Amino acid sequence: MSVPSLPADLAALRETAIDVLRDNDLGDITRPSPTLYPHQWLWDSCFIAIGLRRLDPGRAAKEVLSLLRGQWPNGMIPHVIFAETSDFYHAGPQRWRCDQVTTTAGGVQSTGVTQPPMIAEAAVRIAAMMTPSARDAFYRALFPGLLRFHTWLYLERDPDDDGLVTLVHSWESGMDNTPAWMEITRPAAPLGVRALRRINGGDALDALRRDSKEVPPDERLTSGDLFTLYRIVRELRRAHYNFREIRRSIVPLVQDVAFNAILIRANEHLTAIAAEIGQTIPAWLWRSMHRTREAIERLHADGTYYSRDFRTGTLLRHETISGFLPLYAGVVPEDRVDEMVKTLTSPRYWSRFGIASVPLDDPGFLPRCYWQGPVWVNMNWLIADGLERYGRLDAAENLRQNTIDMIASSGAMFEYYSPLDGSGAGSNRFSWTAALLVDLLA
Ligand code: 2M8
Repeated sequence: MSVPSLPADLAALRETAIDVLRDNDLGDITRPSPTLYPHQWLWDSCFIAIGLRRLDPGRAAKEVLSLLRGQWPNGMIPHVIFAETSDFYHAGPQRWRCDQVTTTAGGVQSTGVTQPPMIAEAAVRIAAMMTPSARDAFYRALFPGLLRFHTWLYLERDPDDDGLVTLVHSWESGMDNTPAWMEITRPAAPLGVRALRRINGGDALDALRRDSKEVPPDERLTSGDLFTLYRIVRELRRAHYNFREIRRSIVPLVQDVAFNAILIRANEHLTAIAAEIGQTIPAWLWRSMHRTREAIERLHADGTYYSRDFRTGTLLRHETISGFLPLYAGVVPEDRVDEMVKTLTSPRYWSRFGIASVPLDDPGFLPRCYWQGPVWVNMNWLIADGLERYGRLDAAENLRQNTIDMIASSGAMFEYYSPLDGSGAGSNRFSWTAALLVDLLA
């Protein structure tokens, strides 16, 4: 499907995006990038499907349905489903060894943690492009697995009926080195003592890492932080990926604000899907889902929202882009919205490229370092949606246009961009950038 009204330069950019998606297409799934991420990631596939629906709704539906192949018997949908094609990824199956504790619906290998529950959002967006009968079939194929996933999130990750779902690794938040997470992770799980004894200084540690062969190391996590994240995986493995056991370990536990905000929106969509195909949501789950809407209020302080340490109940008062996701969830009281939008559109976060993942005046801000400052296209997309939801139409439109312009001036589908000059970093053939561009141009 082409977009006839596009000027020639944007039509060419759209073709570049489609080419990236085609190149990263592995059949029913799309890898995020050919060089860095050769497998299927949960929320990447959702953002990718949101773009693919503009090209081929049937293929977009397959992208989402294929996530169910990784579903565990307990309902979890893992954050990575490993494709068989490659083993160069730095946190591959041997790090997780999940086949020792469980099976998956499709007999595929997976990680033992999840990722932001964007599936329901992708599903309703795809369904909006389908014929009534295709839509009905798609919803019926997806719903049982999706319901089991949301059920797992509450049963396993909200065991105290607190209303907020708890994460066990920063990879579950999707924002690997976001400062709020790294601050709680470093002291809780300092790099293994044995590893420190064995390794003489940072250079040796750098030499051991496999994630930064394709990108400059200073645009990724420090080696110390990366190996600390591996250490947490080891703890999770020892706890059999079971929250009751994980709770007794040293693993940092976080009620992540962005994840819970995305869950609130996903719950709404799940409820709508159920109603459309005449299915019901169990009453206890419906109550839990409703409780999340109220519980997120406990993450509010000083005009923004923070993640919270599950073990101590204290807010992790480090401002990041995650604090704006409650706009996307639609749970911000109207009398607070102006102040939030003012902060969001201030030069601390906002530039002509979009929203910085960490405010520019933060001492830890690094413009080209992964989730520690750069602009991410998926975040721009989510927050633009939130602004629109609150009727801030000019801001939403500006954000979308800035995103398109940023990608256009870089000339490639970069993984992330500097909020200072719009220069691209990470992979330059990154699928969700390509897909969301296609969506924004539609
Ligand atoms: C990044 O995360 C993976 C671990 O899941 C990694 O660093 O290797 C994050 O940007 C995450 O949000 C994303 O889903 C993933 C694949 O694009 O890469």
